[in-house]
Amino acid sequence: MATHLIEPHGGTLVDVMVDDDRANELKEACKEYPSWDLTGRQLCDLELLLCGGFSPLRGFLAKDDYQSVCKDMRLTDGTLWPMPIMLDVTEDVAKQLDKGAKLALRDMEGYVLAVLTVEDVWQPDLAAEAEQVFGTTNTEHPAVAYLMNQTNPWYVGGTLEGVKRPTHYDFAELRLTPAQVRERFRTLGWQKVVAFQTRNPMHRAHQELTFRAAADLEANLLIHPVVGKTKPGDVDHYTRVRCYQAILKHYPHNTATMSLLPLAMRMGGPREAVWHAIIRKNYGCTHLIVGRDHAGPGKDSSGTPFYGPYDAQELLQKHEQELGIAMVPFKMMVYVPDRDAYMPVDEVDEGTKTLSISGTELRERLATGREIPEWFSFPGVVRELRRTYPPRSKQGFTVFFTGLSGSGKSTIANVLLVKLLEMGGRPVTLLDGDIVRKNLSSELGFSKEHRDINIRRIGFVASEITKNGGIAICAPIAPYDNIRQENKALISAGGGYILVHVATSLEVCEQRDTKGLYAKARAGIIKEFTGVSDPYEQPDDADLTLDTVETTPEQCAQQVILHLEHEGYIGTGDEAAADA
Ligand code: PPS
Repeated sequence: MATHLIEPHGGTLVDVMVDDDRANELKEACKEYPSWDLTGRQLCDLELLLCGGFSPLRGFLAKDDYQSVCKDMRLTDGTLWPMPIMLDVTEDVAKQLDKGAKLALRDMEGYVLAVLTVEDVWQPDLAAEAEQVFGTTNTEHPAVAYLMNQTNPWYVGGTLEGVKRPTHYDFAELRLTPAQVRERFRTLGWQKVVAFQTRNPMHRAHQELTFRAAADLEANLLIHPVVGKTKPGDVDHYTRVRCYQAILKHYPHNTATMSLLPLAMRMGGPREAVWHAIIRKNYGCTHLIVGRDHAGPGKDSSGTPFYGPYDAQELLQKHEQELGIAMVPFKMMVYVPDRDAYMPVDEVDEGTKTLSISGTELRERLATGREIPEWFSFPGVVRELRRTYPPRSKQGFTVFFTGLSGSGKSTIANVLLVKLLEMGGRPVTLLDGDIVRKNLSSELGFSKEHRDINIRRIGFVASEITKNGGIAICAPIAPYDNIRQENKALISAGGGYILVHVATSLEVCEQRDTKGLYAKARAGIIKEFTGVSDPYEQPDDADLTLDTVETTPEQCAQQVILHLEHEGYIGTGDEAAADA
């Protein structure tokens, strides 16, 4: 490890922020300049450009630098820089820009954050960029998916004049700039600081490894979690930060601190590790802990990992001297129950019993309210996770009925409604097809486009109810699979989603024809009628399929209740019993 080569407190920081007079002048001038509303990722990138976290960059990369970074990981002046930091814009905006033009960069509320003096405007080959930077064009890699599906077709490069840093109202006291972090280190007398990058909650194993890394180096520790954009599906940063605050109490006094990093991760593995190291050097750190598969996107659908487990460590090791920040390879820590201690996996004798809890098992324990042992995590961390991920018996959920008109959806939904109200404990809302069409979708007809809008609205309302701990019962026809899938993803992100197919056949529905609609549809009086002159795509992912010929509505509703109980959404009534 090249510790002796490390220059303490990070080298020169770029400062592109202008003074108040120039800021006022620019704000006035921006009324005339073309303007660009920054995307979420661009806001993160801009924030790090403005605070010096991306030093030595002074703006978004110009074309030559972009090509050189993609190809050789270096700026044209030879400086090591692994990640293209690009401003992608629409054709409309690109057409208004020439070399030397000014572009106002605005946040989502329209405030001017910076002005870009344009160097180059060009149309990149995004597939080639994906291949060069991420080593693949497979869109299962999140950064490649972003490039291919979300990136605008034109790039604008140039230098920035910073007017105002993006504002954050959450954890404001923890969002230190590189200069502020360096100042804190100076005040505390910290000369050697090892940074820990993370996008996940930290448990005992992480505390042990960071503590050991710092203790071995006789260094202090900066917990430096990413709170910009991480991997889809990650624990939200509010919960994570509360977990980090809880774990900080478990380090010796005055040896560890935390600051939040507004980085938009790319999950770029080896290149990302080098990028992380440069950023941490800018924040005044002398070391960075790099683990197995650092910033890796995982595996593709065939089970092949995008990067080798130690590619990131190898690439960073190759460049650590040039960068002036040392890598601390992260050793996997495992719990050895016989010793009641964590140990690096390579120090454990073969045959020794070790314990671990996988991410999947942790989620399952949270969902079912089962114990999370103290050897695995600290009570303060578990408390925070339980607040965000209550057991299923305390989560909201949606029961989504789908089926033909006249299949019996509404009748069963109404029985279910009163049964759930009788049980109590959660607010229940019924979003029946007719109710929704009257109150939310009165202007819509029955074309595919209109049905999709209707079902999306139901999905949105149901997802809000579910996220906030209530029960939504939906009972539209919902004939199209793609929108049902969309709703499933949206709703299950905040609680339970149970799809119930009321599988009454067309013949039976038509025989019943309670509203007389089938007769009108057959006569051509009603057009685009589901099952007659419009499609119904049978779900093949229903959690429950109901037969309304052999079973009464009450029995059907009871089947749903039993399914909910089986899945853990309806508890045993322990609390009520305890009170009795
Ligand atoms: S969809 O496809 O999910 O948006 O439909 P939905 O909102 O559930 O509305 C279905 C009810 O509207 C009546 N209706 C029709 N249904 C199907 N196709 C056509 N063309 C049509 N025109 C009117 C019908 O009464 C449906 O009510 P239910 O309760 O399903 O019988």
